[in-house]
Amino acid sequence: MCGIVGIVGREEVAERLLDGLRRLEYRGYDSAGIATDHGGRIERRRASGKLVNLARELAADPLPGCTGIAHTRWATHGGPTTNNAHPHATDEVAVVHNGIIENFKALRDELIGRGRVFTSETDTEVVAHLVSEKVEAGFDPVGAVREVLPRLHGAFALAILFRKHPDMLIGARLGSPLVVGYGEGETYLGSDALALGPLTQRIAYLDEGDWVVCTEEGAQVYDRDNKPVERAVTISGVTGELVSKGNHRHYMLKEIYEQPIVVAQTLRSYLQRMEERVTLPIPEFDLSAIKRVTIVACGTSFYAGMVAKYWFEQFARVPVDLDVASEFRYRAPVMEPGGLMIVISQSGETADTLAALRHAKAEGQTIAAVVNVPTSSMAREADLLLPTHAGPEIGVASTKAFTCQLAVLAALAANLAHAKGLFKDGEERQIVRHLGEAPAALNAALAYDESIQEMAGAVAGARDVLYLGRGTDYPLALEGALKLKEISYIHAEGYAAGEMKHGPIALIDENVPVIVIAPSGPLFEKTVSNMQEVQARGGKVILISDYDGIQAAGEGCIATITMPKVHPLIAPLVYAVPVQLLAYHVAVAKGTDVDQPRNLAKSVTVE
Ligand code: HGA
Repeated sequence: MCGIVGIVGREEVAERLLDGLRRLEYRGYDSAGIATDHGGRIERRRASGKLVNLARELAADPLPGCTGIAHTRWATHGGPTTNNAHPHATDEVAVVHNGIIENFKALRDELIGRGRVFTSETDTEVVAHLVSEKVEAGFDPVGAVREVLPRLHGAFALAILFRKHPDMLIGARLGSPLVVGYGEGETYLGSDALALGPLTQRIAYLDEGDWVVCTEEGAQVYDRDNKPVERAVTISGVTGELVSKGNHRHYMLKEIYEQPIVVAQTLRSYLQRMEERVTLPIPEFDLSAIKRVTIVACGTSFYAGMVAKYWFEQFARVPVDLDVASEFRYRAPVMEPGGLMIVISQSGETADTLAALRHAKAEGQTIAAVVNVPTSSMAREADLLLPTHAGPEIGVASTKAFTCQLAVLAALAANLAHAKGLFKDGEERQIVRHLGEAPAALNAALAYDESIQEMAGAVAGARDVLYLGRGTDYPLALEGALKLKEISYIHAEGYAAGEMKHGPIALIDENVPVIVIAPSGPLFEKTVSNMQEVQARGGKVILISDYDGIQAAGEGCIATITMPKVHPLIAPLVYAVPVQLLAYHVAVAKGTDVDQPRNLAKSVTVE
């Protein structure tokens, strides 16, 4: 999840590189750095912590040069210090890297054995030394990189700057994304098209194993066998504007409030309101033969997948396997022919999920990707692209991407049921109607923001918090706990309500708030029984339900949150709002960094 930008051109680059990093800070904010080639020397500015620290450093000590590379880091190897900040450099070369060099230890020992001196604890520094050694031995940059790339195991996107060649940058990718941008008399490298938004819209995506030599005039791409290749240039459509917070204090709050609009926007591509049909953006894609569905994702996207498992089984009657992406391919999963794998990822770059996608593709599965970035690796590698239209999500804790993913997954489940001829009279029409009601219901849920803010104090002082739910509210309980952990640093766990009595109930005492998600409906009474088991042991319950549910079971709770009454199909979307707002207000009450919580990054591009 580190971010990379590079510019080779004729005008000063430092400010523009910094601007590129601002667009990539979602990938990590442990440290940042820039190197340029200037006056026959490689010069660097680096700073630990957020980008503002590097900006301050550059203001105090500007960095001249018309060719440069830049990096924002999410540390994997070595702490978030200035010494470990990229670019890593020798006298001859500077390198920025996204990924993990898995054989770095052996390479480092070998290099130390030859007298090379390391100044960081990172895996990346071996790349700088390996390339430098070749350059010092007389190889030109192209020859040096060609020699070194086969020695690197693991995943990398690299941008390399050469002291003696200020007119050139070399990039390479294996496992981590890298794009080439084409300008007028300038060429760029970037982790994604977003980073290059203000510089160019003309983008070529490198394939796995590609490496590229960039000069002012353009770029020459080579494939993994070192054969010159052409990679198509596409127009990214990314504008140069940075997304603003509007009138909101944090991006996260802005994004919570955007949900009615972006869910409506997303549903527009999937619901044919006139025909009362659910369709997919690729209408000719035939799902009728799908026998089994495998859903793979990480974090919040995984919980969206967990909700979808209930829907696929309920509507389309197909068996569904659900896996955390980082576990999937390491347990020799059995994938039968005719299976559909659904990968879910906001960025479409999540390394664990991407690896699972590739594994399943090699096993002959049809791949559907539910992603928010239509130019992402997953979008490009899937057979069926199912975009969410959430718009850029900047807050590290996912909110609007989650509810948009749910909207798409509900549509896909309904479409699969239709393709299999499983809908009885009027059923599809009902689904279209209920999904169509979601934006207004989300709006109604947002109206309770102030009352949720008022009760945040009851949670902010807690050391541990439990979330309980049944059915599709169980994944929401997990999501609520994840949100709280991520941004308030309070330990929280989500449980299936009925599972409490099998162990976790031992944790209950008067210091552990228990948040129960229980819309009135078929599972309400069972959930309320579990809630009463908690109350009987002195547990302090916050009940999230609708008016009827609160009337029936609100007594004895320390607080209640009233949601609009909605159909069970859209309850997971609507009930996402109070769990998001509760986590948000608790984090604000605790004074944490809501949009950039510690140790996290938005897009996780390492395994
Ligand atoms: N391994 C390198 C780069 C980390 C990275 O790509 N994170 O997403 C480091 O630790 O600096």
